Amino acid sequence: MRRHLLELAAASALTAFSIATAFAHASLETPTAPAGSYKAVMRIPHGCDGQATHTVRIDIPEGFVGVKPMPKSGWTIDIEKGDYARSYDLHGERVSSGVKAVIWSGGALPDQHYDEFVVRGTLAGVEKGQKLYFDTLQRCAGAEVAWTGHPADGQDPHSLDHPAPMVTIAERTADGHGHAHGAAADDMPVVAGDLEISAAWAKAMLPGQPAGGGYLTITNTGDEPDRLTAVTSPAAGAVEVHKMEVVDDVMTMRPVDGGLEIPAGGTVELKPGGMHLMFMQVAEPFRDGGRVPVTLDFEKAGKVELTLPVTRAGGAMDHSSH
Ligand SMILES: [Cu+2]
Repeated sequence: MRRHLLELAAASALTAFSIATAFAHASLETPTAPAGSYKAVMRIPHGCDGQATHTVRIDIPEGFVGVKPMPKSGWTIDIEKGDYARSYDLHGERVSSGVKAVIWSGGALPDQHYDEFVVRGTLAGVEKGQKLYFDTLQRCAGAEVAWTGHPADGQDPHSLDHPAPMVTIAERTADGHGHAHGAAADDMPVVAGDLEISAAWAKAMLPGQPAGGGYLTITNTGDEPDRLTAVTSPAAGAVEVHKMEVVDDVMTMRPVDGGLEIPAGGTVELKPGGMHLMFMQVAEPFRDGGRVPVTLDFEKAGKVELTLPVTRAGGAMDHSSH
């Protein structure tokens, strides 16, 4: 276990470092993503030369389609629509036009504060390694900052004064056709202290379905029990651990009280038909091939972050009644 602990410490130090260095620029919270559903969280770290930002404009790059902005209290949203350079297959339909720019205005983001501006859409017709630039403009009372620098071939984007925020297309790991466990295998198991987490996936949801199920296996290789006390995800308003119970001959599900214990030397499986993660208040139903980031909070092992590939596989559970 000592080796795993060291690896984990090295990995988190690296993460902290890259967040710190990326922070001075406008940037996307998720800088690499596979084709499919993508939530672009634009991070605006400061104002223009000390002034408060009142307008943020994000130009939507070609290949990011079906885009919708997330409303933001205190800000007015305008969208500009137009034709794409080509047409895309979006949930079985051909689309050739859509949102090309989103403008938040009328707000007040002081220079010393940080804020996020969010749009959702689908990365379509993109290839692994491709970079999509989200040209972003910040306007203040008497100045503006244009994050629109695109590096030339071979140029280091860090050498630009105002690089455009960008996402690099990653390989799609979930093939979504009955290989839920295999799909997760590339970054599994996730090791945190004495815990190993594997076979993690989320079930694709139907349109309009408000809650979805997630599954994973947690093995405790230590000689003390641990406890999963909280689960959060940016993709859901709330996440609970549910267990199945028969009440008056009817199978029901209810939250596990007081956290989920992972016994010393034991394995706890969350799987269809049994215990599961319940994602509630899901803004955008999980789509086959997508990815759901989650943070698991353990009493001893601490916070563990992982990504659940979304597939249609498995699952007799029906969550539509939630
Ligand atoms: Cu449930």
